[in-house]
Amino acid sequence: MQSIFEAIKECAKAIDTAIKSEDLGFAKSANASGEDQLKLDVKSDLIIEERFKSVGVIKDIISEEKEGILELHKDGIYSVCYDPLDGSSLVDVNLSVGSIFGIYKDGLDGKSLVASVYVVYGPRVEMSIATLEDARPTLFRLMGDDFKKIASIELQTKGKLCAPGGTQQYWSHIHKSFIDSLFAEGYRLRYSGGMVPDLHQILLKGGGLFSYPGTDDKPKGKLRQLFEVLPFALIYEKAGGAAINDKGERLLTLKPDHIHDTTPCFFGSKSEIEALKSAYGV
Ligand code: P6P
Repeated sequence: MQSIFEAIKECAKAIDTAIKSEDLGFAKSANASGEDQLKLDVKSDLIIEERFKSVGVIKDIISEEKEGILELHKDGIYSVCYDPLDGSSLVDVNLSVGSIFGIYKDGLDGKSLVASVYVVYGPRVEMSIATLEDARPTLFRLMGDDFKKIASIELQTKGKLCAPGGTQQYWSHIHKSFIDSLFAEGYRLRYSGGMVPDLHQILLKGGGLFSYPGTDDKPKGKLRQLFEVLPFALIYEKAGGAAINDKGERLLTLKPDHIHDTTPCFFGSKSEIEALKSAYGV
């Protein structure tokens, strides 16, 4: 898998350059989820696709920006599912965005996920990698032309940050009263609308809860299982936290029916996830 990690590092540098120098306009196209694509979305997707073509262990790729599965090497071992530039609409207000990669072997579901990588493009470019073998995720930072290893990532049992996603007027009463209870307890609101920096902040600031529930307008949630939710579920579990859906099931037990399926999702320190399960009665 090291060849995949090295390829992602090169893509991260190229995407960071594109963010800082390319046109931010719309691409006059939509992705498989019906979302308008920015030129940066398409550019980032192409950067990754082109670089992955020279990584022989990658059998096929699935992208948020592509309709179907694209085979790269018939003798490859891994399927790589990725969101090339998550939260890209935040670039034009100069907020942090990210890339997310799930590396799967012999299947496209939670139990087949063997490694996760995410990249945050902010004041600094940082990357975290988790594998099934690693005890903890590892944080890297781009310094000059190289990613330097900075730390292992570990969540505290209970944190103080709350990142509540979704349109609040469409939250269930259970969800609203639970989120209100966290703020009544003194949790700090930390939500930018970018999944990658929002989850990264909770990981690095000791813990808390990121939630994107099912809502009246999006009963199955908004975040995509294969290339957004499951990769972060592995990262959060490896960091000593937990990651569940609205039924209290571990997200890593999910098996999507379609490659663009979404799910309600909750990521956090163990204490907050247990409190959420209690509030949801699951
Ligand atoms: P909302 C960005 O578009 C994204 O896919 C995630 O990065 C983010 O967590 C979520 O959508 C934000 O959605 O409905 O809270 O604005």
